[in-house]
Amino acid sequence: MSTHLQLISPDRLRQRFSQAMSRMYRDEVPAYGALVNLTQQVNARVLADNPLLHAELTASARLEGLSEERHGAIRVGTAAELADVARLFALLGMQPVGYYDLSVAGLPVHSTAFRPVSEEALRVNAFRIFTSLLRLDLLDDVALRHTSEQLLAGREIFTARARAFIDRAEHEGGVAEVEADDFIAEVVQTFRWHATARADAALYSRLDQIHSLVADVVCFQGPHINHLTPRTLDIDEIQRQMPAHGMHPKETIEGPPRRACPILLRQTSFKAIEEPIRFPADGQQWTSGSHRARFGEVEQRGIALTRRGRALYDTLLERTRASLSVTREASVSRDAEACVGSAQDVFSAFPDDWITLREQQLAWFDYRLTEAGAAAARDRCHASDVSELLERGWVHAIPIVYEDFLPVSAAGIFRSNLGTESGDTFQRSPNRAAFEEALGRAVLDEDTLYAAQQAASIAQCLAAFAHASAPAQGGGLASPDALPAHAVAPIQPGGTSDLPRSETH
Ligand code: OOG
Ligand code: NI
Repeated sequence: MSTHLQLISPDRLRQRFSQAMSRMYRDEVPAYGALVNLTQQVNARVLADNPLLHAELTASARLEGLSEERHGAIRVGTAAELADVARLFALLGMQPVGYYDLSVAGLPVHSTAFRPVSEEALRVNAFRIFTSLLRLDLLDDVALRHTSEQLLAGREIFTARARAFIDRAEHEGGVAEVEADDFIAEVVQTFRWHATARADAALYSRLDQIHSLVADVVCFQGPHINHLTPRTLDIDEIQRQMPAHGMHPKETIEGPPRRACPILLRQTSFKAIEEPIRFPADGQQWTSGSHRARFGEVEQRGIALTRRGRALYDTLLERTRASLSVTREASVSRDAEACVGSAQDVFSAFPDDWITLREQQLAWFDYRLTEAGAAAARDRCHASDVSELLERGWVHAIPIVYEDFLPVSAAGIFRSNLGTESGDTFQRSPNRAAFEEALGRAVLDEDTLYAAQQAASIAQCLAAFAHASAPAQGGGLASPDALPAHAVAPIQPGGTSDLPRSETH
């Protein structure tokens, strides 16, 4: 292929990838299609009831794709597989962010989220893949570990054509626009379902007894996508309506309780479906069985928390769990009610207005000039810090959306979909170094990304008020006219927000 063919941007390629994954998964798991439809209905109702939100999403061109998938999840078996998917995801503009140790929740995996990192990339398409690496090192049975390693070593998760596409794209610095559809059609094969296992029924059953997660990773042809997750504007409503639409929801919504100012991430899912599997047996024979792995999930995102905010969240989450284990009732439905009530009580200690969240530095904000601010800057008014700008109404503080995941919530999602009967729990043993070695690079730190976004927004606002008369420093201070247009443009809600527009001046 000649190198002067027009390349597609990684963000557009990711958009096509997420759409192709969505089509494939709806096709493979019809119940997931039902969840997407329900999400669209609920989102449409929320918008009809909130004209202001509707107008804002329209104005910021974010109405389109509102109910699109925001993430999916896969589980890989070896370091080489993790490195391989990382190469593919890099071509799709997705970087590994965060290290999630799921052994704290008794699961034999550790994970990262491959995701777009810049605001612009998130705006084009926010699709992420939560990617878990199996930790066979946590298995006590050495012989079984060895058998599993051998089985995994013999599998190839990319088709030969996908591998050739990826090699060439790396070499040429991207994927040619004219080949993008072909590229996508080929690479999604890696994530499709295989109803025929690579392990025989006996091995499957031994691994399943240890933990169904181990069987799910080791026994199949590849890292099948195990769920996709569209975005909803009202997760409580989805949870409530799932049964009437033929879906069996997990008992509780993961994450913080419902609040006026949403924080972090709330998630729920319908439980994994049981699917028929063929296991190879002696002499070209097959035995039949079944496997549960695939489900559908929805998410609703809130503001990203600073380390201080996150510490408070973790403390309150722990307190909720402690209070529940004291009052635990036998019946599951009583449990669900008790969970919600208890979480709401405990979380009343988390400030629930934007001003306090900002003043106590519990959450991250993106500062933008208001129209009055832009006018003041043009009039060469002076201001030297952000609180002064806020006081004068010259800037807005817009919540930065949390783009990452929560290990306790992730564990809750895993558990609901693996079956409570699922085997052993494993010892807590984080091993970030081993994960990064497998990945071939360090994961990015989420806090650093949010802090940088806030800092850059503040610097940009202050720059608008640093006029030529002020003493020049470093590269010199720009006059407002020299700033990029968006620094003085009217305010738009930031990020990929599910948040109401909120100005905290
Ligand atoms: C991943 C579960 C974690 C989430 O949304 O927290 C996850 C898995 O089941 O493989 O996707
Ligand atoms: Ni998920």
